Amino acid sequence: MNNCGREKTLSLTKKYTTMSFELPKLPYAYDALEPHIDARTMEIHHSKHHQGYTNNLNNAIAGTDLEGKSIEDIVTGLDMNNSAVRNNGGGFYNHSLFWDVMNPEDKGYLSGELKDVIVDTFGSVDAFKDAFAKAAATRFGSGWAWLCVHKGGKVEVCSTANQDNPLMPGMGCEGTPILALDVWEHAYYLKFQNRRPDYIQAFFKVINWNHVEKLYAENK
Ligand code: MN3
Repeated sequence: MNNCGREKTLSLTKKYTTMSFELPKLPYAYDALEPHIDARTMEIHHSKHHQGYTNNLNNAIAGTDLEGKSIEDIVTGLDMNNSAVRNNGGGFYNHSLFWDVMNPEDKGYLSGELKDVIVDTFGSVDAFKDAFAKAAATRFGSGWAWLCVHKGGKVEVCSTANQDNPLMPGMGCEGTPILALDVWEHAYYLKFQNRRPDYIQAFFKVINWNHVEKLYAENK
């Protein structure tokens, strides 16, 4: 696959402009998030699911005017009737962000300007976590929970179905995603079975707040 000199780092800056997309490398080992997120789930999720979205996205855009565009431009300008690009472009973008917002070295410590705006918006960090957990737990079937930042710095919690995300047109969920949680069963079923709320609490223990704060600063 021709990567046209694209950087291979995992980051949601405008780097995914290439003739074809490549599965981003995980910034940590499959077992790095143990015991909160298990290694087997991480391996299947990254090497099978995310690889599948990547391959299918490349197939869906091959020979179209979407080829060569960044993934952000593809999902932002999406024709929502184009289900192949909607599902696989969303799947590519969403998982790329998801891996980056988790990190075993970070102890879930929220600080700085983002902490201030979260406390202003939700009342407390715990109240934010409750709102995020509720969005994740009440998303029926498959989907994602998000923390988004609006231009001007306001933040919003919401959820979307399937592989949709807040950058897509008409989601009723605005802004740029800076925190993402996959609540498809493939993200948690091996370890947690039907206990999605336990998985959500495990996720809070591995959030890479340093990266989320960086995304906030870049997109506010
Ligand atoms: Mn997934």
